[in-house]
Amino acid sequence: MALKPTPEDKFSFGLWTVGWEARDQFGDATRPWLDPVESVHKLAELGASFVTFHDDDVVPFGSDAGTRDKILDRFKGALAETGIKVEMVTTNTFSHPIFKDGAFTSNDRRVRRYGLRKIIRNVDLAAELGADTFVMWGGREGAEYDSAKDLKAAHDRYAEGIDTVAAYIKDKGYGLRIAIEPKPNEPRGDILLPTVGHALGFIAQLEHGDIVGLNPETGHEQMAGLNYTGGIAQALWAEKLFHIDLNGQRSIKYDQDLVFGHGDLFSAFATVDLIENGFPSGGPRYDGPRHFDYKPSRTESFDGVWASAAANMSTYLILKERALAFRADPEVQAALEASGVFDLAIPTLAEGETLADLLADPSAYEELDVDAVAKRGFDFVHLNQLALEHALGAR
Ligand SMILES: [Mn+2]
Repeated sequence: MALKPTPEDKFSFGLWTVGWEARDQFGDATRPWLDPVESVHKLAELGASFVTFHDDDVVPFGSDAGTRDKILDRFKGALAETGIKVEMVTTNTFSHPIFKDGAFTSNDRRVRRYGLRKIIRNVDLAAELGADTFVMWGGREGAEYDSAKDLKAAHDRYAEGIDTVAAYIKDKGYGLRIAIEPKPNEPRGDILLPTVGHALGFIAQLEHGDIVGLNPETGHEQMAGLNYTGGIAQALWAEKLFHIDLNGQRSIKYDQDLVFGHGDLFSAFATVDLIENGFPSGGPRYDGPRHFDYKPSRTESFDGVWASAAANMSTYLILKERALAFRADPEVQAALEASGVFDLAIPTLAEGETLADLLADPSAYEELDVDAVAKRGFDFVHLNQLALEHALGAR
């Protein structure tokens, strides 16, 4: 039962996803170069509304200004013909050998200055194309060896780089926000800002952190054994969920970049439930593009590439339908109630109550029958089984 997307679904794809030539650590490319113009047309046919790209996905690294203009004009033509919009742009500061020790945090200052120039040039392009989000994935910002980096200086340089770009965006009056994409490792042995939590802490230290948020990726959190839905929930709570990268990952191993839902399916259900239904007691919501950052497996021909792109959207829509049914089920609402899920939204101190009042309340402590309270069962398993039955379409 493949579901067909509509523009309201706001589906978005990186051009590097379908365009991946499927070269890996151990094997050569299994597919030829794919023209980004063709990708735009094909993704539009499949029902996507947006594309995103790294500078080098569209304009080959090192192209002269004339070639760059020509390529970009042709690309803009494809956008105009299809109605596809660019919602996010990002910069490739990881492929070329110059970036082998990072861009913002390379030990070589010449590389840091070059990287900053490459990024600023791409910020201008992002603004010109009307993007809302400028993603920064610092895949090479890290090290293999603990002695290789002065980590205090590395964080200083990382902050300097991002603050400089953010200040430039403000100065130019661009309607762009920066979204940092955390990842624990790969390609570096250890990457700086490895998780959503690390990045949130880092953003709080920035001078221009007001326009810096997060672009958490499903597989990146799961590679560290973390709960992706929990990560985006904290980012939402902090009002820093600027963008999302959806894909699939099966446990702690190399970055698989599977189709969304093809990794931890039940976790994907929870992710869609949070995005589409919000927190049980309300609060901040994510309303941005549903952006897929996956890789069509190396085994696939181009037919398989387009089938996998469609699979991301269809899976999302199936899970959305299931998540809406889950929350609409009166039995689920009763189970949420019985499990105390709604009670957690009640402040621990009553309105106007002070800590002194609590300390003076014997019913809260001295007279509380702790054994009786401890006897309560929360029935979370029942609630989870209801979620599973809805996720599987058994209800
Ligand atoms: Mn990503």
